[in-house]
Amino acid sequence: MATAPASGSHGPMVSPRVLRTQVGIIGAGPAGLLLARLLSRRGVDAVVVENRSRAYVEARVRAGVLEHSTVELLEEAGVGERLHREGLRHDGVHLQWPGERHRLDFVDLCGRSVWVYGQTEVVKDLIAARLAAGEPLLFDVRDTAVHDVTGDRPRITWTDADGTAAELHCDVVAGCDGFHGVSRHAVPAALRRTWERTYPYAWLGILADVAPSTDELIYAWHPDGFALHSLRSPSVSRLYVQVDPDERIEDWPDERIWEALARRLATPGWTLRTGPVREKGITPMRSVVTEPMRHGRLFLAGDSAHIVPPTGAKGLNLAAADAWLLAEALAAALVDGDERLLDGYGERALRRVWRATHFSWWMTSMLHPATGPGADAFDRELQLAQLRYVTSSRAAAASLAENYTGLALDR
Ligand code: FAS
Ligand code: PHB
Repeated sequence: MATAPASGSHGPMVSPRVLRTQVGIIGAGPAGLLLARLLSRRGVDAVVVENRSRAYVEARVRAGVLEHSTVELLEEAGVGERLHREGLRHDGVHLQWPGERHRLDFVDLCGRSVWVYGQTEVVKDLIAARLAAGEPLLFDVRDTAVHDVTGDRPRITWTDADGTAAELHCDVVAGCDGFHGVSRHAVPAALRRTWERTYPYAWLGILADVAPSTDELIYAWHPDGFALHSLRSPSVSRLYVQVDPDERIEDWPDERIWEALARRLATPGWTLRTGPVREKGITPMRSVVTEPMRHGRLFLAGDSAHIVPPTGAKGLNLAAADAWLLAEALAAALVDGDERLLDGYGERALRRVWRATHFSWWMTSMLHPATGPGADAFDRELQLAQLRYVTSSRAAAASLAENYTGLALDR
C-alpha cells in the first residue's frame, strides 16, 4: 500500500508531502482506472492522480460500445456486475444507405457480441471499486509533472486541491492522461514519432431523453453526410451527424439536428422518435499514433498515446486493452522480477493500436461522404460499392464483425 503521506507542517518552509508506491498513474479515465484495478488484483500498489473532479470525470459523455474483450476485462476486474444488469448486449449492427438497411449478425459471423454501456458508467464503477477498497485516488490535482523517468526512481509531482505541494516516489509511472495530458511530453521530442490524419469532417453528438427508435446501432451513409443512431438505455438515445469541422454548436438548434438525423436515417416504414436533448457537442475526427509507448520507467496507455475516429467504437476499448497489457507486464516485473513483458509492452500494444487504427479509418472512409459542391462523385460511388459488398459478402461482413466486436486480447 502507498505509505501514509508524511505529515507536512505548514511552517515557513512548506516541504511537499511525500508518498511512495509501486506504480504512479496519471489520469482517472478508463485507462488509468482499469490499470489501477487490474494491478490491485495482482498485488501491485498504485496511486492515481486526476486533475478533474470526481463529478466531472463521471459525467463526461464519451464512448458507448464495449468490445467482447473489454467486457471480459471488466468482469476480471470485478466490476462487471452492473454492466450485466444494466448494459445491453448487442448481437449486430445495421448499415444503411438511401433505400436500403442491412443487419450484420455478429454472432453468426464471428461468434462475438458488443455491449452498450456508457463510458460514464464504466468510470463510475471503477471509481467506486477503488474507493471501496480504500486505495489512493486523488482528484482535483494541479500542475502534474513527471520527473526522472530514465532513472530508477521516477517521481510525479503535483499541487493538491488545497494548495499543498505533493511528490510521489514510484517504481514506474503510467501516463494515462489522455491526448491533452502531460505524460506523452515526458518522452523527448527527438525520440517521439507521431503519425496523424485529420479528417475533413466532425461528429455532432446528442444525448436525448427519448426511447431509441432502434434495438441495435444504425450506421447510415447519406449524400448529406453520415448519421449514427446509438443508445444508452431503453429511455436514452445517443445520436450523431457528420458536420463540417468548423461548425459551431450554437448554429445547430435541436430542431435542425433532429431534422438532419431524420433525413439521413430515413428508411421506408421506419420513424425516428425525437425528444429533449440533454447534451450536445462537436468532436473532431482524427487518427493519431505516437511511439514509443515506453520511455525508461514511463509507460503510456490509452489516448495519451493514440486517438482513433469514433466510427469504429475503438477508443475506449483500445485504452482497456493497453491497461490489460501493461498490468500483465508490470505484475510480472514488480511481483516476479521478470521484465520481458515490460520490454515488449510498446510493441505488443502498438500492434493492436495499428489494427484498430486501420479499422477505424476504414469505417470512417466508407461511411462519410464528402459534402457540398466539391463533393467527389467517384469517391461516393466507391463508398456505396464498399457498403453493398460488406452487406452481401459473408467474408467481407465477417471481417467487419470480428474487428468491430474486437480481436481477442493476445493473452
Ligand atoms: P481519457 O481522456 O478518458 O482520460 C484521461 C484522464 O486524465 C482524464 O480524466 C483527464 O482529466 C486526466 N488528465 C489529463 N491531464 C491530466 C494531468 N495533467 N494530470 C492529471 N490528470 C490529467 N471513443 C469511443 O469508442 N466511442 C465514442 O463515441 C467516443 N466519443 C468520444 C467523444 C469525445 C468528445 C472524446 C474526447 C473522446 C471520445 N472517444 C470515444 C474516445 C474516448 O472514449 C477515449 O478513447 C477514452 O476516453 C480513452 O480513455 P483514456 O485513455 O483513459 O483517456
Ligand atoms: C456511442 O454510443 O457513443 C457510439 C457508438 C458507436 C460508435 C461511436 C459512438 O461507433
